Amino acid sequence: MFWCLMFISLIGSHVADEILNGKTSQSTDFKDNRNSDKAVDGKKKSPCARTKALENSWWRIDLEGVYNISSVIFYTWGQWDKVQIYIGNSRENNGTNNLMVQASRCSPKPANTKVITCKPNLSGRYVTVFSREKITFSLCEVEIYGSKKEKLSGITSQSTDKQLSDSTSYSANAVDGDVNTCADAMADTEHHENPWWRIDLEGVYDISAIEIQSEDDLHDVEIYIRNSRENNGTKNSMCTANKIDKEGFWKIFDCNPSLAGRYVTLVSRNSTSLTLCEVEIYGSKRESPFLLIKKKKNWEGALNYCREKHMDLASILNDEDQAWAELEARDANTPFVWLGLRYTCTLGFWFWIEDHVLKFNRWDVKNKTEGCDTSCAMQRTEDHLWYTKPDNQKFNFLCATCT
Ligand SMILES: [Ca+2]
Repeated sequence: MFWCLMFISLIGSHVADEILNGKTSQSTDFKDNRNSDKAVDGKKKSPCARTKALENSWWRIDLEGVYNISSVIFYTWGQWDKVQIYIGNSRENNGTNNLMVQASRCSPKPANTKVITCKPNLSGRYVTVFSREKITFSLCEVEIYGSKKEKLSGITSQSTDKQLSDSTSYSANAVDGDVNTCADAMADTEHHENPWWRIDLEGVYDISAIEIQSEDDLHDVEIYIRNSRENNGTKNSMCTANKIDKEGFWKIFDCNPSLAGRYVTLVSRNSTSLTLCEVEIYGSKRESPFLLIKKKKNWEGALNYCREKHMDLASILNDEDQAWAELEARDANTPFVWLGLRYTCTLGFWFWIEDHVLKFNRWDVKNKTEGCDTSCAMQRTEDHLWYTKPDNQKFNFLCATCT
């Protein structure tokens, strides 16, 4: 229990948000010296950024990265009650396809106030101030506070590497930071499958945004996110990409709702090749519920160790648990690792010792037997399938920790 409490206090400590900078633009300039930069020049008084009083007027900042935005302070004047604020990763429709900051998240309530503080609790690359109506409003200064979202890395693969005259279009070209090198995936001719590209993030992440630079228009590309490698990842949940930004070269996808997983797979449905010059994925890592113990113990010894030092032997109840268990098992120094799944020959069924019913499973059917004094162990390598093993064999094991 001591360890659990210490862990909670560690994640409770908060990194201070920084003030964010970026490139500004606006629909029109009221006058030359009322351009969009006046809202980020560090001065909270006139001259201010101001558009002409036209319908659909907007001011926007491109933060040039994806940020969790905790607060935005507007130093302003004008008809602020007619203004909406949008945050997200799309520039489409001048940013108004992004999520709108609810009025209840801003205070004081819009009136003739000069300083308005919003706590949007949204993430994105663009912050847009927008008015549908013909009104006058000025932004003397806009201060945005947030923290940058982590750009994720991982191990890439693709259906078949296309052979070019002078090089090979490896899958890793899509994550090398160079927009001039591209990954070209060809359809797998043997299986006649659609061309695909995949990244293994080597952890389970909540994915907030995917940005793609490609020469293709990507309208037939599907994005799958989750924890399974089956069917090249297409057994996973599909990201309902609600935006493909037509403006500029980067195509920005937001999954709505956002998805979590270890694998991100892009599949082209109607083309024979898929060209990806850069793929940037943003998200935050989930905590592993398991810990590999590199001691060799029989099943009961492993159980006692976990119960004494941590919580219990690991229970795998869904594909996310399986993904974490696979990541831990890779470092084992025995060919199998014990799990908390045991066979009771008195009652004749399998049960998780943390008192869960066995539903999700990854049994190797050829190696599933049922007998007294047997338990379940996961392969260290290959497909990390589950085998029945006699309790007296000695393996490393996975403990459930306090998350
Ligand atoms: Ca590249």
